[in-house]
Formats: sequence, C-alpha cells, structure tokens
Amino acid sequence: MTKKQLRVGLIGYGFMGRTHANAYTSVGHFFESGHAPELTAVCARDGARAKAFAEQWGIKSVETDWRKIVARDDIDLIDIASPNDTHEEIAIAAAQAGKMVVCEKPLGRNATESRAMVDAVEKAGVANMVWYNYRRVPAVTLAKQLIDEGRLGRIFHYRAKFLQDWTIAADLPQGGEGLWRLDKDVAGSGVTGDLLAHCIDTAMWLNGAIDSVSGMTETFIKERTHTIKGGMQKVTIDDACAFLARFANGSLATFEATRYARGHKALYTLEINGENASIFWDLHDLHRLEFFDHKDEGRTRGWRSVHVTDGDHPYMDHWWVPGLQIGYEHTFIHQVADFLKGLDEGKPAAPTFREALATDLVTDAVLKSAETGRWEKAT
Ligand code: SOE
Repeated sequence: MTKKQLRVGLIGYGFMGRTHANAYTSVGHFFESGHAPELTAVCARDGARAKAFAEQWGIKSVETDWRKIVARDDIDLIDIASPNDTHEEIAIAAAQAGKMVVCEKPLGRNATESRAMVDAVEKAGVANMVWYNYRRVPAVTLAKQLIDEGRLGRIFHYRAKFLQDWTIAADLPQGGEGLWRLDKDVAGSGVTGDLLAHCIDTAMWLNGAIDSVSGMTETFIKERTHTIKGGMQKVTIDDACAFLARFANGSLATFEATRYARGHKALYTLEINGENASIFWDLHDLHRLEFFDHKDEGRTRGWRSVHVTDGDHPYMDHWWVPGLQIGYEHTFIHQVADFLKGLDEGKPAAPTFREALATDLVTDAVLKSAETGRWEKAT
C-alpha cells in the first residue's frame, strides 16, 4: 500500500514529548494505516537538549522557536506537548497555518482558552485531538464496550480517584522544568486540571455528560520558592480536590485527586455500579478489569478478574500472544493508531478539541464551586 506521509512537528521533549515520540515511532510496526507518521522536527527552547532528544529519536531537524515549526511547509501535524500556558497560542497559530493539531491534556488552562482553540481548529477545518490516553487502556476500552452493550444496566454510581504524593516536601520549589505543574500561571490549576481531568474525561466517555458539581480544594503548602521568579512565592494551585457530581443520566459520582497521599505514585482507580453489574479498574494493575455480573449463577457469583490480553480484547490483537501484557506507553500508541484510522476513514478520533472542552467546563465548574461553596452547572 502506498502510504500518505504524516510529517509531525513535536513541540516539547519532556515526559509527554517522550510518550508521543515513542507512539509515532512504534505505531506503524503494529497498526496498519494509509498514513505513515514521521517525526520530522522537534521544537524546544533549549537547543542543545532538543538536539540531544532529536538524536535519540532519529529526528532530523530541530527548532527553538515554535513559530518556525508552525510556519514550515514540510510539517503536516503540530503536536503540542509543552506546558499548559503554551497550548492556546500554538494551537491557534497551527490551525491558522492549516496544520492538523494534537494537544496534550488539559486542552487549555481553562475553558475560555479551550473554547478559543476549538473555534480555531473548527474554523480552519483541520483534524484535531487531545491526548487523553487512559481511554486507550484495553481494560478501560473493554469497560466502555460492556457499558455500551447494556451489561451494567442502569448506572447508579461512578467513583474515581487519582492519588499521588510527589509534592509533600515543603522545600520542593515551584516553577520551571518538571515543576511548572505547581505554578498556576503556567498550569492553570493543580490536581483538578492535571489529574481529575483524566478522571473526568474517562467518566464522561463511559457514563455520559456531567450536569453539576460540588467541590472542595486545599493548598497544603502555602508558599514555595519559585525557580523562575526567585524567592518565596505564594502557591495558588490546588494541591488536593474532591468533588461530588451528578451525571445527566441520574447517576451520582465522587471524584478525588491529591498529590499528598503518602505512598501513592499514580493510583488512578475507577468503579461503576450498575443495576446488573459493576466494574472496577486500577491503573497499577492496568491490564485487569474487575467485573461483577449479578446474572451469573448464584452459588458461584462473584467478582471476576478479567486479564485483558486476549485477541478479542480491544487493541490486543495487534500485540503479542494471549496472556502477555502491555503497559502505559501502549496507550499513546493506541491513541496515534486511532488518529491515523480517523484520517483514513475521514472520521475524527476522540476526543476532539470540542469533546475535550467538555472536560474543561467540568474542571472550571469544580474550581468555581470550591470558591462559592455552592453546586455549579458543569455544562
Ligand atoms: C502528573 O504527575 C502526571 O504526569 C500527569 O501530568 C499525567 O497526565 C498523568 O497521566 C500522570 O501524572
């Protein structure tokens, strides 16, 4: 098959830049598509480090100004994997230049920025997608299939949490590489936009729209030294957030995220309780889906642990033989595979910018509710 080249300009070489670079590099070995991605250029402010990254990943060209990469004729797709405060400006410029745009989550620092990004890609008519990778864990995609098939019946409860512990130390600075997530000006918010955004995206994909929320947040360490601004500066991100939600389908939900759960590094769990069945999933055991089906014969009824590695499980026919697991990095490969499939079929891969805006409307409503002390509409 003659493949259409998809020349990617990657902006950012941090943790997410690496997950994306790995996805573009690997996808063609495992998934068939009429489109072949090629990492054409990488862009980051630090030229020497961008060059080292380019050498490591076999990328021929390096830029240090994102405007240059956006203006290049030999780039079809701009991939934004740089900190959150850069997303809006780059995405809008890329769309105006007629490039396809994919963007790390959260789309914008708030829904106002995200809306402007949605408008730009829709006006330009360019393909777009936001990297919400946890949808592409095969066990989570299996949960989606079971829900869509009606196996759970009416859904009563949704429960999600994302727990970390990496910011407990009071002498951890804010700002700069790796620590911009603690700086509200750059990140937009703390755990709400960074961690709960994942939980909300998965939740609305599995269980439909969230109608209203009631949230609380806390900033445990009030001041930290600032790597860029210097000196002690007030910390204005939310270190922890918990919220209640009502889904449009009538189900009730609890969500929690924190960077202060000692001992937890990235514990993302979700549980859904329906009339007929329940589902539980845990990122630390990501290849398993726990499933309880009330229709099972009574004496042997119980939670079953499905090892989601068989050829009839989502995505798994592209990998090894049944029983052999895949991991975190594969979720990004799946996301690129779905994007390429979308290009082949002329159907956008989810979540598009517009679909991801819905998540930012929820996170904005949660943060507003934490301030007002009232329930807030999330749509
Ligand atoms: C934060 O530590 C973080 O890296 C998030 O930014 C990612 O989106 C999440 O998947 C893992 O945790």
